[in-house]
Amino acid sequence: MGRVVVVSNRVAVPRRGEPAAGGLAVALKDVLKSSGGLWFGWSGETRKDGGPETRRVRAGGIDYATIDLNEQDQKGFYAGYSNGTLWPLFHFRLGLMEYDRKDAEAYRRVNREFAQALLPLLGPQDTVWIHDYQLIPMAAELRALGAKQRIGFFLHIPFPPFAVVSALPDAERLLRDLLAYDLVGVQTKSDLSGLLNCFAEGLGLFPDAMGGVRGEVAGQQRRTQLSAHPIGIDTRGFATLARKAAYGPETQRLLNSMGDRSLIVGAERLDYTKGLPHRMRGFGALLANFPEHLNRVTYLQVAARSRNEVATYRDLKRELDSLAGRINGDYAEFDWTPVRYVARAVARDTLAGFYRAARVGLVTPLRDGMNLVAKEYVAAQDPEDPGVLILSQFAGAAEAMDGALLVNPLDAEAMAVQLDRALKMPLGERKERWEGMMRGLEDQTAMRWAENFLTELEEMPLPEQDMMWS
Ligand code: ADQ
Repeated sequence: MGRVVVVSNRVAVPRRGEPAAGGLAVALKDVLKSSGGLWFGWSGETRKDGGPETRRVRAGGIDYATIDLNEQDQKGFYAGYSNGTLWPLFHFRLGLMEYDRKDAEAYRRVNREFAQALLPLLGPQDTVWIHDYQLIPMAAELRALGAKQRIGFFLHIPFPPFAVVSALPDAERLLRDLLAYDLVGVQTKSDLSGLLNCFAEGLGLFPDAMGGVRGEVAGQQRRTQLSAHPIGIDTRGFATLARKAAYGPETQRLLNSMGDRSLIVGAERLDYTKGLPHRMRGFGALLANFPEHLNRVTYLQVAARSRNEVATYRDLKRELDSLAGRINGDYAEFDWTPVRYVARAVARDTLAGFYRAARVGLVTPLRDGMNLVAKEYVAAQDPEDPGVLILSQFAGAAEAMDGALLVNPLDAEAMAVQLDRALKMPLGERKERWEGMMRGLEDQTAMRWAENFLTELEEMPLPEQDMMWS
């Protein structure tokens, strides 16, 4: 048996200070630890000139290999094509999508560089698992260099239908790149139908009886399996973290400062897909339409700064600053601040304690591949007195979390109604809803997600075997 080799844009090498706020790092470390695997990706550093050098370290039973990226390419690849083009496109935000052919070329060059640096590190039996939208063409680049290993891809963000994806000038090429994988995994059934629709409408490829498509890559016929693998969290581990954190100094300070008021909590990266301004407006509508909650409820929003090099993200920060200020200006009392807005990352255990202290978890993205905050909030609850999850119907998590109160985040008044309902919900109903969701989370953990994906990938026939069967 070979190793599992995980490839992602950023690699959370342990010595690099704070853990990233993204959900990916958290989900993958356990898997790599148990398989003695390798994690490959960008170091987070740029170089001025010359070719990339691969740096390797071993820590906590995991090998890490990273490369620096050329300064110019990194900008075009990361801030440009990945976060300025693909991120808004895949989140259905065509109005925010920018396109520059130079960035598209940098994206491809970086993917080629990744493939060139990884190839010499691979053994013939290794299974390669590539993650997310920054690295879609990487398998095609590896195949062009002759890689025969099984290669899987998982997209953490939504997969929209072709009517949306076709706005991208390179849509067809990007879809063809996916055919270089043995397995392409997406989060939900709805993403899978987006993907199938893209293959059908964009490339004229239709799934076979097993749900895979066939196409030509590097002069060879290949079959690509397509499936949905909803990501989970370390449910037990997070529940334990929250139980302990509830007695920690931060949660105690928070609770003391609340008096007998109820807490609503929101936590995410400061990203326009997360619907933060809409959420603030929803909370504002609660105070306007249900005055019985005035001075009885506080909304704590913890928003970790993210992608500050992209202008849209800086604009979002300004918009939120002003919205929080306006709601507080309109409704605050000398002894009550309705919105507590903390624009930075907080430690994982502190966040877990805050979730547990909150009567309502308010998770209202405009689009989200899955959304781990929704799952963490549920896992963090006290089984004897659980809080209520309010969840956007546009989060992947909504597909399986039917104990949540679902909302359309664009409708502030509807959000206010659900907030009022959550704040008044009797214990019996809260428990019933929570227990159902918790059972689902215990079943669909991050570990199981990774195992299921890798099992499916490792069952794929290697190209030579596949040729014999076709
Ligand atoms: P993200 O867009 O980063 O992930 P999410 O799934 O919610 O979104 O994960 C965020 C993680 O960061 C959670 O573990 C959360 O606890 C943590 N976090 C949030 N706010 C924080 C703060 N202020 N301080 C510290 N930590 C914070 C992408 C996709 C998602 C998909 C994941 C995993 O966009 O849809 O669920 O990948 O596949």
